[in-house]
Amino acid sequence: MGNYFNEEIETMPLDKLQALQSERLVEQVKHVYDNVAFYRNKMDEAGIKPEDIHGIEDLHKLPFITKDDLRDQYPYGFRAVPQNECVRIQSTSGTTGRRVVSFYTQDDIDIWDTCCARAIVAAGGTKDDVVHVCYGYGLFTGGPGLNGGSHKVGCLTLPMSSGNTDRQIQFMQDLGSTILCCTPSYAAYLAESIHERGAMDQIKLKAGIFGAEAWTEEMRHNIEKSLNIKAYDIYGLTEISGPGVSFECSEQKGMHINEDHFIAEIINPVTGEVLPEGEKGELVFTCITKKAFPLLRYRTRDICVLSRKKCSCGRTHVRMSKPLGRSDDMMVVKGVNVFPSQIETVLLNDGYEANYRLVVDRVGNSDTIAVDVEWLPSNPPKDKDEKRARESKLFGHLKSMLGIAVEVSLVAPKSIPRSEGKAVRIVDNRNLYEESTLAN
Ligand code: DLL
Repeated sequence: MGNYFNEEIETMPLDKLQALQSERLVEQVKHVYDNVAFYRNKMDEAGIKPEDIHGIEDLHKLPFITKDDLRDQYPYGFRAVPQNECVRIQSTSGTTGRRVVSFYTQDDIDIWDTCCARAIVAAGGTKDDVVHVCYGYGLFTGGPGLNGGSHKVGCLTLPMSSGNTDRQIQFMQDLGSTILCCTPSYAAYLAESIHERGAMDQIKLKAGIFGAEAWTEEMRHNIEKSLNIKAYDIYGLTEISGPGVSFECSEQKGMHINEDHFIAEIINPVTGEVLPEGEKGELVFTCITKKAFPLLRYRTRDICVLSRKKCSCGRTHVRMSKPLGRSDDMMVVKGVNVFPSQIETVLLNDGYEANYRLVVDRVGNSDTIAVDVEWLPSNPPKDKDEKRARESKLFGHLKSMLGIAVEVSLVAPKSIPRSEGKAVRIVDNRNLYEESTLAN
């Protein structure tokens, strides 16, 4: 109990919290209506005026914003304050389309830093900690967000950025890093590299704050064991600010959303209908305090569940599950929905690490799906027969999880390229977009 950054806010009774959200929402809707022509037009088309929004009970009346809207309005369409009030931009990687550029006033940065500070404190951080940030710095929000949070808590902050694993480990040893912030796939790689160097006895880490990509409970367990730390999940997205939209507490059972700044809803991704607490659907956020880039009812495409069950840490803010997949990450293979996280769960349950690569192809009209998985250096197959037997065991487990046949190949350790940021584990060669354009 008791590690809060803003105790009064983080443990606020629900009725007070909702009153605060309502007050902030009413003001925010006016701000957006007055300053974002695109959204004003959308509200006008839907026949909604700012005066119709009296509190959170009216939130459902507002139109959604999608990633396509942001791309269409690139770069300035959603900026809601004059340029000379903005002090920063951050941006998405743009790997799946045009970049999205998000703007921040100094107050917006303060809010974001505060959200990340809450995450660090929830992971046990104090000003005596050495926070080692190897999320990328630059346009990606990971580095700057955790850096700002760490400063707010008063920790000694190592702005390492990503890459150069040797230097990461050297600094970790020399400066006594106690909290590691990076993607879970890079944490697993760092753990592997530390063990290879026999350097574990010089590592003082006690906690890790890992996010920006999907990871499973099995992966958490493996990282905790190999680095001898507690591994906490952190979630966020560039459009809403960056990391720290939600974070795990000591219970490690879902991430508390910073509800004094963001209102969360779960909707049916097909119909847009708002779903009751506990149901699985697409996560939607409304920013109620940010001023430069204040998105209302932004569809994240992350599929989640929300819970208001009491948390023993004392925080009252709603918890979100790990994203169970992205509505656009889900692949349809042989007519079946496949989420990469399902494959990872099977691999880790069978004692492998998350070092795998999934390749989906199309031969004629038929899809093929194949996965390469590295065997552990400590447990290589004795001969071809044993390798085949292990592949066939994995094949059976994957088939019962997914309902389709996945070709499995065990490969040597380190034969799959490692990533320093978000891992790229899926290669879809089917060119579906081109095919469907041609078909029309
Ligand atoms: O990934 C921000 C971030 C940085 C979060 C560092 C946590 C730590 P984007 O690059 O805009 O922002 O990507 C956002 O990444 O919609 C999710 O699909 C995914 N994502 C983020 N955190 C998690 C997580 C950052 N903890 C997209 N678990 C989001 C699973 C996550 N997926």
